[in-house]
Formats: sequence, structure tokens, C-alpha cells
Amino acid sequence: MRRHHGTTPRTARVLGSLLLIAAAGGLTLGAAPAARAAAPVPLDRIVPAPVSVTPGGTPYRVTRATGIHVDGPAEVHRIGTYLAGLLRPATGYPLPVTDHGDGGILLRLTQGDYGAEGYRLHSGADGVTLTARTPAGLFHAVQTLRQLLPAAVERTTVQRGPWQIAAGTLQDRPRYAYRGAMLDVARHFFTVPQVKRYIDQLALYKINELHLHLSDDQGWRIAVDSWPRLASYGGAGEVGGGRGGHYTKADYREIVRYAASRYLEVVPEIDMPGHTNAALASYAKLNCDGVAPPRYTGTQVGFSSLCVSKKATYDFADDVIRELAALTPGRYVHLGGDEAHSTAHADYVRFMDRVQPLVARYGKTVIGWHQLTGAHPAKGALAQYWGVDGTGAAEKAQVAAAARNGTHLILSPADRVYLDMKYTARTGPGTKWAGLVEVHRSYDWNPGTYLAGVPASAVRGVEAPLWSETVKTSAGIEYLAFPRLAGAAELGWSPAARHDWSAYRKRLAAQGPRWDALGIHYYRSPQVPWPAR
Ligand code: NGO
Repeated sequence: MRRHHGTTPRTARVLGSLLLIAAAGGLTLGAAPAARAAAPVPLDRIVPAPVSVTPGGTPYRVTRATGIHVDGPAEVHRIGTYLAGLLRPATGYPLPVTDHGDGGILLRLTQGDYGAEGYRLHSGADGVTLTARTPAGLFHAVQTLRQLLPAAVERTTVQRGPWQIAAGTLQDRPRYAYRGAMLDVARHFFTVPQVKRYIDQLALYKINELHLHLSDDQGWRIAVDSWPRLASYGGAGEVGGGRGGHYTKADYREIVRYAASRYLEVVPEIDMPGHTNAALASYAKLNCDGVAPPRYTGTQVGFSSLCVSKKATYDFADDVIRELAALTPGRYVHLGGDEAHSTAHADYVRFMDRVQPLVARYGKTVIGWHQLTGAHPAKGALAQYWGVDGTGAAEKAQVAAAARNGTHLILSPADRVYLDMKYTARTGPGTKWAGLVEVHRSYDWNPGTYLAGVPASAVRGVEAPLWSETVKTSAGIEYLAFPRLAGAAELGWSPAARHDWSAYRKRLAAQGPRWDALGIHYYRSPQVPWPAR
């Protein structure tokens, strides 16, 4: 039985004489305090690993009397409100958010050497202060604060505390500016609430880019006013023959808004000129022979191509990119460009030469899968590498040469961070064309030195794609993403010097109870020393 009146102060003796529970606002609970006043989570026990920690002092204890104080513009107030929303259900505390006050939890923006997303967290007996130069930095600091509290804080009903935060100072900033996750909403469609759920999971690991694979052979998922059948017909199907679906423009704006509230930029992808059966099925005139193929519900790749010689193709590309760019506050439009096996190479190059400038015309920067480096990548374009250890030397050299010429890279090696690879031959969903990818293999590589001949400065970051041929529920997404997503996030965020599998597996293990509390369905890899449930 738990009761939460919280009006009777009480003290608890923990670890001999150490007084951990402040007089103000303690919980009144039936259990013996000494049994449950576990030591707070050490400052360096978080994922991604922080740059540096200096422990020391008396832990802060969140109590019924704690306030959240914000020092900065309205956006900081909003982050404070978000934090309060995270902590209220499990603590049962009111946690008022105010623009003034001392002690408690303080969020403040200041000038200083924090970088665009970095922050400092200082915790002591009187309170916790989160400091950053930008709201994004404060938001990431909040995710750290969350992980420093017991996992039960993630539950939606009142839990017993105490809610302590280890004392000391933590300094943090990301290694890479681009830390992404991709969700394939084309092979199976995922609803706006399902995408929001994933966004919240990504935010917990400081991921800041959400790449949405919005079209493929099996489905077109975004409304385009000038070509309405793309969504209404081309979206009405998916792998295995389900109903599919698509986002209206309002839906899509809601995803973008929600992602922005979690400091993620949405990167929309329309895959071209291959992976286009859904578009070809919707409009006969996009086909060289003028005949629309049937919709497709299988999982083969490489069989479809836009008709590179037709004017209609470029009208289509212009309209789609214009409407998508208008929906996109972010910097990028991803053009796909992978597996164009049904497009002659010269046609592929010609097509990319004509379509990439459309992205610039509508104010965006091109991203393409790394096959784009076999054409003429536009100035400033990013190439997303999805090869494997066994990818041929010539292909790797082509990517490296492009990187040296200024086409910076996003690294998504398929035999490391493709979240749709099976963990083992025996785990459920997933495929294995790139191999079986257990947690250790997924984590243990260095983006800075991964591709020979690529200058470290040409690596923009890491992205973990989740292709959805084999999953159609949030539980399916989560089983493939967790725990590997956390590792990809750490590769993107933490300094190379903090990379250490034996330490990581312990930090990762500590995430298990948090995922249980959040209702995340994850793979309990035997490589990770999970606490007993
Ligand atoms: C490949 C292919 C996708 C598949 C995926 C499955 C890329 C860039 N193109 O990755 O169409 O869905 O593998 O793992």
C-alpha cells in the first residue's frame, strides 16, 4: 500500500549518519526508509555518456516543496513546463514553474562556451541548476536530469521516492551536430501518435534529426495537392496488403511541430528515381510506356524507376519538392537515390542533375543515399552511407573521394546501425541481408575513423534507420530500436575518448528499468547485464 499525503516531514538515516532527506516535504510511506533510500544514480551513469563529470557534495532531493524556476524567454518556460510534466505523475508533487525563486530546479540561458546544444548541470543540497546557451542545450540537460532520477520517475502513477539527484557538476556537448533516426513509414504506415511516441523515445537519447522515409514502392505517405492520387491511391496499401495510409498536410505539420518541441528537425525523404512504384501506380503518365503498374505489397527492391526522359517526371518532381519544402521548416530534403537498378546509370546521373537544383530552388539542401556520390552531388549536399564491412573497395573509395570534395557524410552502416537487422538468428522481427547485429557489434565502431580516406571533418554524424518491412506496430519498432538506438545515439553524441563497451553495457543496463517504466518493448540482449525485473 502506498499513501501520498506528503504533508508530514520525516527524516531517514541512510548509509550511517548521512542525512539524505531534507525536512521539507518528505513523503510519508509505509516501508522502512533505509531499505529504499538507494544511492542516487551516479552522474556518469547516463546514455549517451557525458563529456565530463566532477562528483561531490550533498545530493539534491526533489520534494513536494521543489519548484522549477526558469530564467530566459518563453521557450525556457516551455521547457520548464515540459520538465514538470515529466516529473509530476510519478512524484505526485506540484512542481510549479515560475520565473523567479531560489533553490529547487533552475533552468537558465546564459552566454558562455556551451556550444549550440551543450549544457552544464550542477547539483547540490540546495538545488539543481541547468545552464545552456540555447534552448536545445537546456532540453538535452532535462533529458540528463531525467536519467539521473530513479527509473520509476517515468511511470504515470505516483511512485515512492526518494527522488535524489547525485551531487556534482556535469559538462556536456555533442560530438556531432547530426544525430539521426529514420523511420520508414512507407513499407508499413505509422500513425501520427505512433510517430510522436518514437519522437519522445528519440529525445530521451538526445537525437536531433528525424528522417521520415515518406515514399517507396509500397506506399506514398504524404498528401501532395497537385498530384492527389499519390496519397489517395498510392498511399492506400502497404507490405503484406494492409490498408496503409498517409499524412494529410495538417498531420505532417503536427509531426513537425511535435518534433520541434523535442528539438528534432524532420528530414523528409521522397525516394527517386527508384523505389517509386507507388507513384508509378498512381499516375500512368509517369511511366515510360504510359501504363500504370499495379500497387505493390511485396518486399523486393530495385524494380521501379521514374521515366527519366519524360517532362512529366520533372513536373512531378518540381511539384512534390515544392510542396514538401513548403511544409518543412528544416534545412533538408532527402531525395533517396538508392538502388536505382532499373535506371541506366547515365539516366540516373541525368535525373539527379535535373532534380537536385529543385531542392535548392525551394530553399533546401539535398541529402541522398551514398549512391548519389556516383552522380554529381550538388554543392553542400550530404550523402548518407549505408554500406557494410564487405562493401567493395571501389564504392567506398567513391564515397571517400566525394567526402574529400566537400560532400559531407551521415554514417548509417547497415551492419552496425540498421535497426531492422535481426539481433540473432532467433530474435523475432527484422531481416539479415547485412548480417545479424547484436548490441555489441552495433555499438563498437568509431564514426570518425570508420571509412578510410574520409577526413574526420567530413563526418556530420550518425543516423540509425529503421526500415519497416517486418514491423507494423510500435512494439515492433521498439523491439528493434531498443537497445541499439541508444548505442547509435551515444556514437553521435559522446566523445570518442568515452567510448568503452564494458562501461557502456553497464550504463545501458541501467536503462532497462526506465524502458520498463515507459512501457518500451525492448530486446533483453544477453550481452547486457540487465537488472532482474
Ligand atoms: C536498403 C534499401 C531499403 C531497404 C533496406 C532494408 C537502402 C538505403 N535501401 O537500404 O529499401 O528497406 O535496405 O534493410
